[in-house]
Amino acid sequence: MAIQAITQQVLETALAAHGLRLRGCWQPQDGDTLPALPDGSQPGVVWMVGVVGSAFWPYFKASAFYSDGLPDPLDRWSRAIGEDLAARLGGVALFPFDGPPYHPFQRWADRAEATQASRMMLRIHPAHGLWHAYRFALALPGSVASANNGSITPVQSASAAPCVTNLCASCSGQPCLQACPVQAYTGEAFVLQACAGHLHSGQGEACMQGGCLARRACPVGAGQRYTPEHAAFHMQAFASRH
Ligand code: B12
Ligand code: SF4
Ligand code: SF4
Repeated sequence: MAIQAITQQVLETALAAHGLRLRGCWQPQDGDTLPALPDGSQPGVVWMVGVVGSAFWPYFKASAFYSDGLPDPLDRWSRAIGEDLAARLGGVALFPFDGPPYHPFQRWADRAEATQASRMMLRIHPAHGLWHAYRFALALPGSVASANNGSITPVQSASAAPCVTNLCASCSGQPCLQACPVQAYTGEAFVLQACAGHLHSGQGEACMQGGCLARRACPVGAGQRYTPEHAAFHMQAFASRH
């Protein structure tokens, strides 16, 4: 069996133990800013790892990170899992929250699977809608060439990404743009001050307890909407920083 297929199996098994999901892979090219691997060579493949819906939530909640009272429990949980896997596979783990400057996770995501820009700025996926995010990426030795042996269909560049319908252009009424009580989403931008002001005003209970109303208004991937407890965790983290 090809080395890449073995890596994919190892990764899928290891990630499933944490409720995490392999989100495709892509091949580094000139212009990608990536660190060298521990043996000094350049990475041959980058795997994206993330969450879909709230599947990971019970695993994270059961971990020591969730209840240790220290800051940024989800980021620390992600770092522990990502760095352990990278060490086992001779690679380097890269995190979306390390920065600025930040790694371009959304652009990387588009090279790995069928995500696209949405009117919400977040990447939207045909099956998961807006209900997905990235926890880390693994830069590893090897190549994407033989990765087609598995269920993942990697692509080598954004231009080669699978052709899918423009989900937002074909969305009737674009309800996400109507749902925010303070119009924080304009369709071209996210007005952070408007959102944060609302959340801190005492009027933002619906967002704080159940998650962003604009995000919840999106009909795509509705079955993957975050549970209220999971959504409230993110809202609390977001509001505490802004
Ligand atoms: C800084 C940051 C923010 C800032 C500012 C965002 C900004 N637009 O500048 C603030 C605090 C506002 C923010 C808020 C949120 N964020 Co944020 N954020 C980031 C972070 C850490 C860095 C972004 C960055 O500067 N990247 C560097 C650039 C070079 O990378 P990039 O891939 O090219 O990304 C840019 C472009 O894709 C561009 N972009 C996105 N869509 C479009 C569409 C068009 C047409 C164009 C031209 C450009 C464009 O915007 C991106 C940021 O500038 C990323 C993680 C990461 N490392 O990317 C998360 C990230 C983008 N955020 C994420 C999330 C989920 C949120 C929140 C929903 C938080 C929450 N409570 O859960 C909110 C929602 C606000 C919103 N609509 O964006 C997710 C998005 C997942 C997804 N499905 O796409 C990310 C990827 C983190 C993750 N762990 O998965 N975020
Ligand atoms: S509600 Fe419609 S326009 Fe808004 S993000 Fe979802 S699909 Fe796109
Ligand atoms: S969390 Fe609430 S205030 Fe902020 S953008 Fe979403 S709907 Fe608007």
